[in-house]
Amino acid sequence: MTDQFDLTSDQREIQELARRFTADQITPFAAEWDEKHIFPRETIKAAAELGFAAIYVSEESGGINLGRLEAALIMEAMAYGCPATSAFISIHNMASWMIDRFGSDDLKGRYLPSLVTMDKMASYCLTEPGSGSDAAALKTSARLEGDHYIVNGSKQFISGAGENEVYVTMVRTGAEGPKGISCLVIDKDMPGVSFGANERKLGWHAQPTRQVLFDNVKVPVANRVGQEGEGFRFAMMGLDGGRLNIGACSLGGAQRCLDEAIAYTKDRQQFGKPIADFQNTQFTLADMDTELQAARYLLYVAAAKVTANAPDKTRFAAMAKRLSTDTGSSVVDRALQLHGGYGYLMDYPIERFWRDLRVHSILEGTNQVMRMIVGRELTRQ
Ligand code: FAD
Ligand code: 2MC
Repeated sequence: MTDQFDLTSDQREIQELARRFTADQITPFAAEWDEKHIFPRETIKAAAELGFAAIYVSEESGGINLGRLEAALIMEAMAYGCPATSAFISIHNMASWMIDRFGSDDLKGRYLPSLVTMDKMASYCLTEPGSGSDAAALKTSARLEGDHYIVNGSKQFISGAGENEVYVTMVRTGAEGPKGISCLVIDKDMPGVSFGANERKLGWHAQPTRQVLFDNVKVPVANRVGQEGEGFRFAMMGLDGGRLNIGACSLGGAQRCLDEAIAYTKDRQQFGKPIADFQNTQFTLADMDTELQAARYLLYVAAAKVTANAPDKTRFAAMAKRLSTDTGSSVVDRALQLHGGYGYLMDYPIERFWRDLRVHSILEGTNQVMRMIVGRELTRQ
């Protein structure tokens, strides 16, 4: 019976690999990346050597072709050191998977070899200044002219923008609404592509966020992923997996803060004894662990459903993203409280996780949109 709820030996192995990589190459440096706003390109490339840039990309395209649970385990492990870096790698995975899953052989052959090695890195461009939650209202236009599209418009809040070489971009090729949206792969160096200033953010300092601007950019029709009108569905299918990974990043970050809080409260003395001896501390730690475990199991079930293409996968991915990110932030907040004034200082890692996890309730679909997806499904006639 317990086997049903346990990880397989292969899954434990991949988890262990990601944990060792994190302990050696992420955790010791993450505070400095945050403080100095360093984008750790070389470390991210080192993750690609382990296959972590193409976790659910097929083997024919050079990926390691694992499932979504394995991806979640890897993201969770890396977020234990740095949620911002782990999430960056997740977004690259999502964009690469869309090319592999829906692109032509020609497109895959031209892009995937360098995405798998992370010689090139990929962004996912859906959000626009006027369309965030209502993503299907996007306006960036792609007008067909011979064997090219002419692309005009702007994308807002794009992770990795300015640094990354490849932009998997949702554009309007047809009528209003989701059915008029297509997906194009656009290169950084195509004439007419430019970037806004690096946004000044509360967290996620280890990766840049910029606007991407398109001014009469000539994009070959051969760079379209799938058929015209399929872009919105591809974007949403990408996000089913992305949302799991963001949830996993919250779980990994929160687990780190729980571990820090246990160690700290055992060490810190007040009123003549370790603060871990107070019942309030023990009850707080107990709740943090319980809630984190519950969120983790829902996320793992949701991940298995996305791998299996289960009919309720989107609802489960939305529920898991909502619960993991809210629980993660709440656990980190309590870890900060247990550290007292020291939790508020940059000398301890908690405040960085508090800031990094905050955005997980907003991006890849706000937690209100997650409730909307679940609620709609529950009340569908
Ligand atoms: P809005 O849609 O304007 O929402 C504002 C508020 O209204 C929210 O609380 C929302 O939940 C609520 N709301 C909206 N509609 C409803 C409704 N129907 N019912 C109830 N409440 C509602 N996007 C990309 O495409 N690629 C990226 O790489 C990327 N990276 C990001 C990185 C960062 C650091 C940030 C902050 C954002 C990033 N995003 C990216 C954008 C992100 O996905 C959007 O911010 C998010 O989807 C919300 O859109 P919005 O900010 O326009 O908010
Ligand atoms: N898988 C496959 N198809 C899907 C799908 C999914 N997960 N979700 C929707 N679709 C299809 C849907 O079936 C429909 O097709 P059809 O009419 O043939 O049945 C079509 O797409 C339109 O779907 P909806 O009618 O649900 O579209 P609507 O406009 O009402 O709402 C909503 C969709 C709100 C769920 C979507 O706009 C959304 O997810 N908004 C949030 C935006 C978001 O998540 N942004 C994240 C940006 S990326 C980011 O933040 C990063 C950090 C990378």
